[in-house]
Amino acid sequence: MTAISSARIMILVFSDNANRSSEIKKELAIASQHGLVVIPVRIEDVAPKGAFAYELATRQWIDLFGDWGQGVERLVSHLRGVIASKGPTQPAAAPGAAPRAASRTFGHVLWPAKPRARAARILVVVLLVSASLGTVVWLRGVFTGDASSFRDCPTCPVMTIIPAGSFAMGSPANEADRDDDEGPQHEVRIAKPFAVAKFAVTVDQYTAFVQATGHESGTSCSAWTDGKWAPTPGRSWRNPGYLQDPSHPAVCLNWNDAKAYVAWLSGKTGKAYRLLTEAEWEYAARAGSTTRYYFGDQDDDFCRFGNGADQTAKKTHPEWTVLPCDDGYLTTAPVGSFKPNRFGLYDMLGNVWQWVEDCYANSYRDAPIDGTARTRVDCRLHSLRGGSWNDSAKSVRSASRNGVATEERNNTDGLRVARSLE
Ligand SMILES: [Ca+2]
Repeated sequence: MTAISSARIMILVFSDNANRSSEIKKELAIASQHGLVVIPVRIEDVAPKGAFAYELATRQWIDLFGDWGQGVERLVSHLRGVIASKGPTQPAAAPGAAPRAASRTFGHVLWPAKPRARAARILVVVLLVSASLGTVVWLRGVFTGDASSFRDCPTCPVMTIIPAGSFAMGSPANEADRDDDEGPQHEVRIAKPFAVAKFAVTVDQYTAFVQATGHESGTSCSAWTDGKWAPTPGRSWRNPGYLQDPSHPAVCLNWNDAKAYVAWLSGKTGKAYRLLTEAEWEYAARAGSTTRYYFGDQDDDFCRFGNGADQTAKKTHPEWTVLPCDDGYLTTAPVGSFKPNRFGLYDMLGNVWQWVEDCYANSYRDAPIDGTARTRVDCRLHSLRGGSWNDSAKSVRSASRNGVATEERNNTDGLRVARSLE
C-alpha cells in the first residue's frame, strides 16, 4: 500500500484471475482514492466485472492478447508520452530544482528514457512477471482517459454523453406484460445531448456525500420480511438487510435523498447534475431499441444484461415470480456486472430501481414530448424506472414504470444521475 501512496500511475495487468481477486479490487480502489492514473493492460479477452467495470470505465485499455507486439508498442508509446508530459497531477518543480532524472522507477525496475527497444523488453518482462503473480505494477507519471466518458471528481459518478434524438416512449398495445401506464405511446424529441452516469450511484459514492454533508437518510426502509414488504426499523442504505460492498448500488434512498445527492454533486463540481427526466431515462435505456428490453424480446437473455429476480433468487424465495435464467445474485450485484446497452450504460434494467425527476402519473396522456419532466406542486408519487433484483420480466422491461411515495425508502430503490452539458 505504501507503493500506491507514492506512485502516480498504476499499470493493472488484467486477466480473469484479476476479476476474481478481492486484493486487486482493494488496491484499485485505493489507487482511485489517491488519484493515481490507472492503465489497464488486458492479457486475456475478458470483460471487467463488478468493481473493475466501475473503476475502469473511463480508462483507456491496452490489449496484449492477439497481436502482442502491437500491444506492447502501444503501451510503450503511451508510457513514453505520459512520462514526457506535464499533466495536471504532475508536481511542479521547485524553483531552481535540478532537472528530473533520465530514468524513472518502474516497480523495482529502472525505466530508461532510451532506447525504446530496451524499454519494451523490460516492460514485457515486468508484465510477464506481474501476470504470473496476478499482481500490479506501479509507475510514476500521468495519463488521461478516453474522450467518451468523464468524471468530474474522484468520487463523482462516471458519465457518458448521450446524443440528441427522437424515440417512441411507452410500449405498443401488443407488448407482452404491458401495463396501462405505459401508454399512449408517443414520440419524444430530446433536443440536446446530455450526460448520464454509466452506473447507478454506488455505496462508496453515497458514503462520500453523507460524510461531506451529514445528510440524514432515515432509520427505516422497506424490506422483504416474512413473505411481504414492510417498513423495517434499523434498515437504511448502510444496512439494507443484505450484504453490500462499496461497488454495489446504494439502496434505501427516497426521492428526497436522490435530489439531495445531485444538489450536493452540483455544488461540489460547479456542474449541473440532476436526476434524469422520465423521458430521458427511457430514451437512454432503449438506446435506439424498440423491443421489450434493450437487447431484444427474450426473457431468458436477460441475465446476461442485468440482475433481476432469477433462478438464484428462486432458491431462497420459491414463491417469487422469476426470470427463466440465472444471473447469480439474490440481491444487488456490483454495478457493471453485466453487459451494457448500446449507449454504454450498465444496469439500466434490473439491479435497482432508479428515481427520476418526474411526478408519477398513471398515463402518458398530456405528457411532455420535449424530454422535460412532468411536475406538479402537490406531487405525492415520483417515478422510478428499470426494475430491480426483486423484479421479473414484467417490471424489468424498458417501458415498465413505478410510482412510489416521495418519502418512501425501499431496499430495491436507488438512483442514477444525469448532467446537463454547457
Ligand atoms: Ca438476481
